[in-house]
Amino acid sequence: MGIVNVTPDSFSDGGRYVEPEAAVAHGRRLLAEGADLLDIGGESTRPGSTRPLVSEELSRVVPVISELAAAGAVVSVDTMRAEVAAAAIEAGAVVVNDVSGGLADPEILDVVAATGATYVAMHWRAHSHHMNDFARYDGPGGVVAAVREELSQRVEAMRAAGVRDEQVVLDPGLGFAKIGEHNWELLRDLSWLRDLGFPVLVGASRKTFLGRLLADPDGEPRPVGEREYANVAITLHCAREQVWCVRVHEVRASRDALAAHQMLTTPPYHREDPS
Ligand code: PMM
Repeated sequence: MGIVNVTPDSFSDGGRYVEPEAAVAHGRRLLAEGADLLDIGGESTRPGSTRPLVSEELSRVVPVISELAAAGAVVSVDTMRAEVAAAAIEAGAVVVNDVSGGLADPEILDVVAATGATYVAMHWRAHSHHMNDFARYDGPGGVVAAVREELSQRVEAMRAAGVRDEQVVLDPGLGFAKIGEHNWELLRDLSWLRDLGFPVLVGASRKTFLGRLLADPDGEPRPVGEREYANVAITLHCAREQVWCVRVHEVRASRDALAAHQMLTTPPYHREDPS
């Protein structure tokens, strides 16, 4: 899944693709690099960010979705709002990627149920301006047990709204109300999430915990644009952990790594004999 942030303030690429033409061109570039899916978002979720008006979010994403869907892309809309999800589906999106898992605007589940769209439900506790206050996981089993339980509750809410299990994808929500060690703990062994029985999506690309991992000797985090090698290691780990989708800013690097990984892990039954 290649990321197209049509926002002035996303933490890694804010402002670069805020004009629809620039966003569409970026989406085309990601498709050419091998993206199976484009995730188009009009609201930044970086820590501390304030929310756009619904009208602003709509005017950012709808034209870009229309054009990329018309060009044949499989389009996901990154939104927490029912109204935006409905308009995006109308414009050609087939996936709703909701970082709040239906908590920010419960009516989004009705839109998903009525349209049959694929629904990515991420683990989330609070809006970005204060999510860091919620990065506490003191119960038995720590962060893994809490995230599993809270995602299970979201699945129950989806079912109650009429969303079918076949529509659902679950995401651990790296960096959302989580500090670095929480992210690593969630990622290390993803069987806790796989075992819930849904496809899994992971978004680690360019996140703060990678910047901290790669900090210089003075403790200065590695800049956002220089975290890609570590992200590719996570993509490969995700492949081994049977993750369905990785959400990335730079498609080519993960694509190349997965091509090599596939050669190393797929038995050569169907290969031509080179002799
Ligand atoms: N992370 C961001 C935005 N949307 N969606 C899903 N499903 N999972 C994520 O981890 C996720 C997301 C924040 O990253 P960005 O600002 O670089 O897009």
